[in-house]
Amino acid sequence: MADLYKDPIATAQEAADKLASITGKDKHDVALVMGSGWISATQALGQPTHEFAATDLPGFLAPTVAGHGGVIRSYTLDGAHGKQNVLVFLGRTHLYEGKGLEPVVHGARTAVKAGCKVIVLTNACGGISLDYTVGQPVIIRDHISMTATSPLIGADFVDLTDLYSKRLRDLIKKEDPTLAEGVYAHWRGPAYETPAEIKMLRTLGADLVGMSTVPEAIAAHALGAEILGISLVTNAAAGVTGEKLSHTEVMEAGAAAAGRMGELLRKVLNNL
Ligand code: 8IG
Repeated sequence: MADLYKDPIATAQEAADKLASITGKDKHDVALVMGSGWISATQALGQPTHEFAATDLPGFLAPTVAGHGGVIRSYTLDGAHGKQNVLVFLGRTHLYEGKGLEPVVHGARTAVKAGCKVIVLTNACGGISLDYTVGQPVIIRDHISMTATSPLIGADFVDLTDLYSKRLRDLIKKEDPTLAEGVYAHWRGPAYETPAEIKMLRTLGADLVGMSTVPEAIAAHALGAEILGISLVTNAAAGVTGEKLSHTEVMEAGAAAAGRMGELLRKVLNNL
């Protein structure tokens, strides 16, 4: 097996090949990465044809956070444009785990190498904008990276003007015109922000803040995939309400919104 850290793209190709052999599907069309609290939203997709541990594929690390499953599923769904093979990652690796960016973006790269032209990245996050309420889904329009790092190495000057695809944002808003759009700030964590940092991020133009999605979006887009990002606001960011932040609160808000999120994802997949 190739060393993930030596040649991450080759390892992603190996993972994609293993995925094809496990599922018997030459290629997958769309991938969903399900963040904290989003996992039960997959019930709307029905029964997967295959489910296995992410660590069955080369390059994946075992999960370390409650609610981040480390499980991969494959579905075959009937869409408006025929049958679709959908790859679903239950859980992801985060930058705060301290293993570098390669394992963080490995799922997204594997999905592109498996044939996915569209990657849907979901997450749970803090709401910075005072317009948001807990349990509200927000479409990511753009991001601000606060981590001073990139999954890309070398002279890969990839354009990010339309990173969060206008076409996909329009498509999902057609399904649900009440959906808001916002700018997502990527924070390394694992500590949440201080109230002063949230004030700073708001001043910079961020509406949402979380610890995922951005590296995966960049890595997948650099390989040619179209990205849809959806955040679920599971807490008001630090200092917004004066309440303390807890991971339990995040999981509860996610569970409460899961039904609506699942329906939304199913409709979007159906129309891709
Ligand atoms: I869920 O308030 C969730 N993830 N950085 N800040 C950051 N990440 C988060 C938050 C939050 N809530």
